[in-house]
Amino acid sequence: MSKTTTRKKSTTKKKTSSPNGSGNAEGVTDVVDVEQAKAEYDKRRKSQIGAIKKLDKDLLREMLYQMVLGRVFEQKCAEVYRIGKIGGFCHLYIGQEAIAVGVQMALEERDYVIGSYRDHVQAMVQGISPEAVLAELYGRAGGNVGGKGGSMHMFSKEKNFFGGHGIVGGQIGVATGMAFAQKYKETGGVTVCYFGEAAVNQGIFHESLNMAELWNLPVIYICENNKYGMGTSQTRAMSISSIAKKAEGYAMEGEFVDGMDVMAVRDATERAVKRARDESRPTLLEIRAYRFMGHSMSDPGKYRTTEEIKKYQERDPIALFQDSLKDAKVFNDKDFEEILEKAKAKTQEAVEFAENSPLPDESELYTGIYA
Ligand SMILES: Cc1ncc(C[n+]2csc(CCOP(=O)(O)OP(=O)(O)O)c2C)c(N)n1
Ligand SMILES: [Mg+2]
Repeated sequence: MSKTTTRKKSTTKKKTSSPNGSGNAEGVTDVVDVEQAKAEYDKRRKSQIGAIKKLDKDLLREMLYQMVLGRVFEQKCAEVYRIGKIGGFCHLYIGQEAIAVGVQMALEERDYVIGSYRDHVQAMVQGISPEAVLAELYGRAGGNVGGKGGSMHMFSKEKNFFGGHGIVGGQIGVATGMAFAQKYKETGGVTVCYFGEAAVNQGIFHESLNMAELWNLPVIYICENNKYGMGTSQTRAMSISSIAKKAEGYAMEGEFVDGMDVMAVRDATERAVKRARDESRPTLLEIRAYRFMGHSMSDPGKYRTTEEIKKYQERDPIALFQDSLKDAKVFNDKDFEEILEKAKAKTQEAVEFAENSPLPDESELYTGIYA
């Protein structure tokens, strides 16, 4: 046990360049306002285009494809939900695609991912097929958990995707245990844990960060700050709005990231992965985004205005990435069209698969039960 319970002094120098004291990348402040986010993005755009030019074209194509597939797939989810094909809860990720793609495309196969109920796109980026995800949403036997989990409980041991959790913040404690196991077994893997900003007010967030830093665990806590917890604005529920700054309370590295910029998300994740893999140290990333749809499919959305939504949609992560790819002369409109068509065809295959997949057998009522 001593190898995990002995406090190891870090040799990493804390970055203190940002105004809020968190370890943000140079020139990135704790952006709240859309206009400020735009201005900061414009400032780093030139160097970003240079970075894009140096990246492998296949990787860039895959990043864009995964983002577009996530969007097209979930637009289809909304459509089939409205005609009663999907029952129960259904939380869409539209607007947040740059996070799953930027984060998970910086990981290796041995790494673990766990998250909340807003999990369809994260599951697909992790390698669970769109067919298996949609069949799960339909409650069919071909779903990735046999149709017994539904929208909120995507899971695949084979793909190292450990859910899909419905209890706000519940996965943060589980992730901390997963990272403990990786360290204990010396697998060299890291755990990525997603949660929303409303989960940060739960005790489990604070208990987990404390233990992860104390025990030097290879975990990356990713707060997807989309500004709302159901219909409650973060400004009405949190006394300190900078979540990245809360890392300081546990002597942990924290960084604020622009969640509409997939390249920035990938860069920040790479820094956190390196810290976790090489130094066995945790990180808290606050990735600011915005959800373009309601909290779930049953949200009447009366707590925010259309103007507000439109303002954030001006920074649509897919459009921003496409603009940069075009300016870097890596892809053109024809490439974008091909990627869109491929995503639409894949989504259609998923619909056909889900429609034709049978309901789970009655005997499945008695499997997978732990008591
Ligand atoms: C412990 C707990 N309390 C309350 C709920 C009800 N609930 C479901 S989602 C949600 C809001 C969570 O918001 P956030 O963490 O910001 O994630 P987002 O939905 O924005 O992705 C709440 C309060 C719950 N599922 N679990
Ligand atoms: Mg939220």
